[in-house]
Amino acid sequence: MAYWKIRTQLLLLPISGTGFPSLRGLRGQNSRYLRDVSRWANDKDAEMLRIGYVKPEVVSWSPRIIVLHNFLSSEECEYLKAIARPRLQISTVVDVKTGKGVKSDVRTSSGMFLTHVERSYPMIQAIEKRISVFSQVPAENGELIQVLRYEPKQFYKPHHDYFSDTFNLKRGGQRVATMLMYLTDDVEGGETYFPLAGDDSECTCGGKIMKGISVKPIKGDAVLFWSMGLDGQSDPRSIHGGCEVLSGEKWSATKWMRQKATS
Ligand SMILES: O=C(O)CCC(=O)C(=O)O
Repeated sequence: MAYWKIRTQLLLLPISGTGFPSLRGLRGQNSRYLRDVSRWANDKDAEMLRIGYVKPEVVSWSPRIIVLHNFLSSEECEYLKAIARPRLQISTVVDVKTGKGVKSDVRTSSGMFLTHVERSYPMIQAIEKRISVFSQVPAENGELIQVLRYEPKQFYKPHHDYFSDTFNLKRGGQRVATMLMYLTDDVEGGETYFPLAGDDSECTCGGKIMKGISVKPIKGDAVLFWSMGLDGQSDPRSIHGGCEVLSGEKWSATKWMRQKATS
């Protein structure tokens, strides 16, 4: 279904029973959203980029980590989950010898990749365009979006997103940056954890206090981090992981970006 059709349907549904607040009750974020939708009415680019709504917060310069608050709308989060849910499979990691995906106790989530056809859907195209503009990496350098679901006790141990095998470098070169978008709220634990960021700072990770910086998985927020430093080399400090989920389900969508076009 086209992006605008979904939006129109959501906005035109009767107020009662939809979870969408009545106009009288609108405050803060929701009233701002409606104001922005009308402000964007004649500016498709501003709507696609969610101008005035996305709020960048620099978390660390080395490694480079920026949280983009309100990066996705709630509908976009639900749409990604709806596409992914029927096709989730146990997640794999890249085998350094063959470059193929293999099961491992390094990560215990379930996941799936969007297809090339799904990439052409208007709502996915809008997300992809927003990712490319905020990251300043062309959309064609991006891999297909991966959607992940972590249930309680599931995690992804700290790792680098850049490749240490040569097999994966053939298509698109090295991974330079990652946009990790959070699709659900009400998760306890499940932070994205950067153990080598933030000098002496401390953070929470799956209920434990750890050295480093962690980002809480808040629905609609995204974290953009760079696997390549300003010196053009892979940055070992970009090591990161997904902390154990303590309660609730954590859903996320990942876009890995390469040095060159991936197809
Ligand atoms: O789930 C997270 O917070 C981290 C995910 C991750 O490290 C990855 O997809 O590369």
